[in-house]
Amino acid sequence: MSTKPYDLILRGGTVATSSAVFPADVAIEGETIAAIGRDLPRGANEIDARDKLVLPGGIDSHAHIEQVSAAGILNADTFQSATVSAAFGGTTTVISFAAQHIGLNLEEVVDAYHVLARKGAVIDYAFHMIIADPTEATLKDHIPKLVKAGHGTIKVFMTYDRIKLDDMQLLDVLHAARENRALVCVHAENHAMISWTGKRLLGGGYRAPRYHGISHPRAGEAEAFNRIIVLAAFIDQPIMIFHVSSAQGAARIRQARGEGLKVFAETCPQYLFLTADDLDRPGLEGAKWICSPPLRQPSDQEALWQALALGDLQTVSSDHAPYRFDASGKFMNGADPDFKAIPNGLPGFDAMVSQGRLGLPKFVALSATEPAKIYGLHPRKGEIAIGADADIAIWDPKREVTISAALLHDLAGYSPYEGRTVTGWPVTVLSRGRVVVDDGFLRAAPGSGRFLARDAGAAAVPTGHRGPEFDREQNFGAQI
Ligand code: DUC
Ligand code: ZN
Ligand code: ZN
Repeated sequence: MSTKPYDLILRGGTVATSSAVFPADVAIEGETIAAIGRDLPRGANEIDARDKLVLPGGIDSHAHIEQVSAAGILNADTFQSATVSAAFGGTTTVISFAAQHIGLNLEEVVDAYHVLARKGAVIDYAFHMIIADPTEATLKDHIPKLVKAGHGTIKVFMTYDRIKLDDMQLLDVLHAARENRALVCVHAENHAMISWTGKRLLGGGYRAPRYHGISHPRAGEAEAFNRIIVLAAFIDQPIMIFHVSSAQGAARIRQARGEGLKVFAETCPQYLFLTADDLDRPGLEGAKWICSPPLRQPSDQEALWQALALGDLQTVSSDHAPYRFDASGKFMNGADPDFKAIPNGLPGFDAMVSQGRLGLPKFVALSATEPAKIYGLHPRKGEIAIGADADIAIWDPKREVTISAALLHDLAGYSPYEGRTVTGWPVTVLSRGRVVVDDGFLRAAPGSGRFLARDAGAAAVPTGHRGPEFDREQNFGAQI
């Protein structure tokens, strides 16, 4: 038996995984978890985890970082500030976006985001590739190469003038994803309903932020969910529907999953904890709460909690999309913008805290294990298991924290949750065995995070049942 002590022991804590909660010490050797057990021998270093919870580090599978947005401006955060903020919230992996815009070469786009992340990230990261220009080169050359290089997920938009795809283009991307075994993530809202309703509202003089929500009808979410589900089923391409905001949207996903379709879905803290009333504030204050899809009603919140409990929605991500409350962000179009001229997005990392509502294993599942599985990072990430990366957040379950912008370490300058008190807070955070956050202090250097090459994993495997029109026995021998 080796006498060499383990590099680090997390001593005496309560470990929680997506399936169990149990008292145990966790031993770390180098970058990975080496042992889990009671009364492990002394390590070279020890962290006292008594009265603490030892959880897998969070995986924020949807965050916009240093990204040129649909409105054509940069998010407020850099890779450094965003990942520092994430780490302080117990998140040890982030999947952000490499955003193609029309006319851009996807490979060059991905390279450019690599450069930014390599310089700044303090935790590990991967990218979803946003496809806004599905040219022949994008579909036939760049997507195959980039999926092979470890970018197993694609995001497409069904709305926003500058980046939306029409149904033909959506089919092209779904088809290319199937050919290359990638998962397609979707921003699904009906563009015409948003544009038409917005025009009518502005024509009637309704300019205030509160009308933003009205201009994104809930029926537009349901219609777009239905359309992308039908298109994806036709091609037999698994999809992930991002940021589900409404009861109707959750119901459509439940139906699709009941039919045996590979439809995955996420929601975000803003749809669980905020409502349309947050937009209804004097003057332009409500602009801080403008995001898309918009905040909805308490009845939607209830439906989303139920959909999480039932497994219809598998992940909760931040959708961190920060714009400062000044001319660089929310007021990029002047000091008195109508709701259409205000960039969509909320700073969101801060809300990734346990509310206790679904229980600890479910919190771990939604914030770490399930995103790891769906996005091809499991079991290396999202798990406390021997051989997994030692990405661990040690939480003080009793610590009460009142949320303020200053606490959050991002560059947004405000928090939509300002003033709320939460119980439970990560005090020590480890990324691949190194302490990155230690009771309020950052211990990691910019650029110490690593790119995680991944394939899309089991989630992206087609069911094998395409529309019958593809079947050469039934389509007079055509190769579609
Ligand atoms: N979609 C997102 O995923 N995030 C912010 C804004 C948006 O439209
Ligand atoms: Zn989106
Ligand atoms: Zn987003």
